[in-house]
Amino acid sequence: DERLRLATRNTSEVVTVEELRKVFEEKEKPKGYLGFEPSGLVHVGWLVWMFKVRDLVEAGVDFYLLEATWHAYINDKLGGNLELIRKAARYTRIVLEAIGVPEGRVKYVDAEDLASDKDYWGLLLKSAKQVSLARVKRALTIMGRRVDEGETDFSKLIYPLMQVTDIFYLDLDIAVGGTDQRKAHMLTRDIAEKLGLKKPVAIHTPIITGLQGPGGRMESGLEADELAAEAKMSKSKPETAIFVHEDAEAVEAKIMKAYCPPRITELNPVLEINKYLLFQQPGFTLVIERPEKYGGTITVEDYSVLEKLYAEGKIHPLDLKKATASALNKLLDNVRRRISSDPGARS
Ligand code: NAL
Repeated sequence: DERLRLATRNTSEVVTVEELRKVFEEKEKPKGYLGFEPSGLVHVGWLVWMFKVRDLVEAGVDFYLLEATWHAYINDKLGGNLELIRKAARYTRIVLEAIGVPEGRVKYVDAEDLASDKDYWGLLLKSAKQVSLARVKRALTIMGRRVDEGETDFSKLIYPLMQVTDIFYLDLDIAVGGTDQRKAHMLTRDIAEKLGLKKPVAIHTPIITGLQGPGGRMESGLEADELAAEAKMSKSKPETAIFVHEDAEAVEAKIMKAYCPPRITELNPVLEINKYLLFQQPGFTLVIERPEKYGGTITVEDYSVLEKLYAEGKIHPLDLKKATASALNKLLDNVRRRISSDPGARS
């Protein structure tokens, strides 16, 4: 049905579609949830899950967004300054509103409120009893880097169980996140089964590869979710990411420098921006302007057509980049306007 179509479009994985179908059959307003670490920066990779939140709200999901302040603190965002992290959460709300998820349509949950309840810690310890230390360590790759045990402070080991507990605490039907959250969500489902708690359906959205491309990681033997997590756009590596606040010239310059080898469609960030963001907008067409002698201007109405033409070498990387930069700038204009008209947005 229509709700299922909205919920599953532009996802990399749903665990499981059958369970999701049941949730929609049984509930008028199922509970959905996504957590994010506020850092004061939002890059276009985040827009993928933001559009998914918009889809789910439209599908009638009662949606909760967790401002994961403690989690950001654990991951040393903003120098581990909780006060700054709280302020950064406000900025994310403004970006969400600009892309069509206004505050009135979702509920914001404060991680510090959850953690201030003693029941939260009981639930965390009961969850911790069900898993081995080795399994928790594996879930740590969700942060997009493998963890060097000697270098890591101990708080990072608590993080995956906090994420599991957050989900149980709110009694969720649906957990949403990028594919980099897969291990945390699978851990949650396994623990739910052991404790006899509600097992949330996991909806995973695609990750946009960093502008530098996958580097040497393709041959590294990583699983798909691990590869995506390691090669993704990252706020901590600004040269890999396009931020929603950057001006049109900066966005264009970054795209022009991006990894985009001729004919290569896999882990190609420029194609992914088309696939996961631009072509997801209703009625979008990509206009590739070229002089007559290079084949003339073409208008592409469907992503699969673009991918095929690119794989066949019929579109030059430079032409793809120019067209993509111009279309992405159009999409970002609205967000940029909203941010710049809000005095508190970027403070
Ligand atoms: C996502 C994050 C933190 C806490 C969560 C709790 C419940 C569901 C999802 C959550 C942030 C995420 C990240 N781990 O890496 O951005």
